[in-house]
Amino acid sequence: MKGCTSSEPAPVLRGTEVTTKILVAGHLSAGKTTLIGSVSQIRPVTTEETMTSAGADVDRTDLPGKTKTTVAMDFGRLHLNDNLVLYLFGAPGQPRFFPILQDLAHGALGVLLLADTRRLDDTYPILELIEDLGLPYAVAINRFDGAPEPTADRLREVMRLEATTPVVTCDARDRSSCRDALIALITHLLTLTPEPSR
Ligand SMILES: Nc1nc2c(ncn2[C@@H]2O[C@H](COP(=O)(O)OP(=O)(O)OP(=O)(O)O)[C@@H](O)[C@H]2O)c(=O)[nH]1
Ligand SMILES: [Mg+2]
Repeated sequence: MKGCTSSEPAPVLRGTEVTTKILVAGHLSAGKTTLIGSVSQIRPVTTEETMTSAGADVDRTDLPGKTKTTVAMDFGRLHLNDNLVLYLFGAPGQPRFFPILQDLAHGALGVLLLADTRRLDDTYPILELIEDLGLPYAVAINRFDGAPEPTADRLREVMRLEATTPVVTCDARDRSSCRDALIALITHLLTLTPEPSR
């Protein structure tokens, strides 16, 4: 995969195998590491560290059962079909790691923005960052037990998304639904990519 900046996305070539970099972003504990682990066809690379009291001043400590967090990135690979291989880069979710998200965004064709409807407020700063980077994205709502289940249209309204921005639901633990979310993103990206000239 050739490197390029986020303002200069890698081209999608039809009819030949291409590899493409996709960023998986979202707030702390949205399920990014879980999603990449679910869909990756290689053993994913993770950089999770135990959350300790040393980070209490900067990290959220009110998430029951949350003991580990990604401190650099996740990485996985998914052969989506005969022609398209996705390199999935998971960004850390905490604001103090936003510069890492910005670095990981270089060369990405698009972003799967994972969110939990109980914590949409935590999603907005990341959404803003992605929009500032000029990257196209799809929103994937990771279903958590007991979380509100607004319609896609309602979410578009609340999150002030473009009418064309895909909004899908998934369960980060379920390979098939995560694959479908990535397909929704890729389908969206293809609508934005001009046909190569002949
Ligand atoms: N119920 C439920 N739990 C989930 C789901 N996805 C993830 N989890 C759990 O939520 C917790 C957080 O998931 P992670 O994948 O570590 O979240 P993350 O976005 O990578 O978190 P950070 O890297 O810390 O930002 C884990 O304990 C997962 O098992 C889901 O779809 N449903
Ligand atoms: Mg993680």
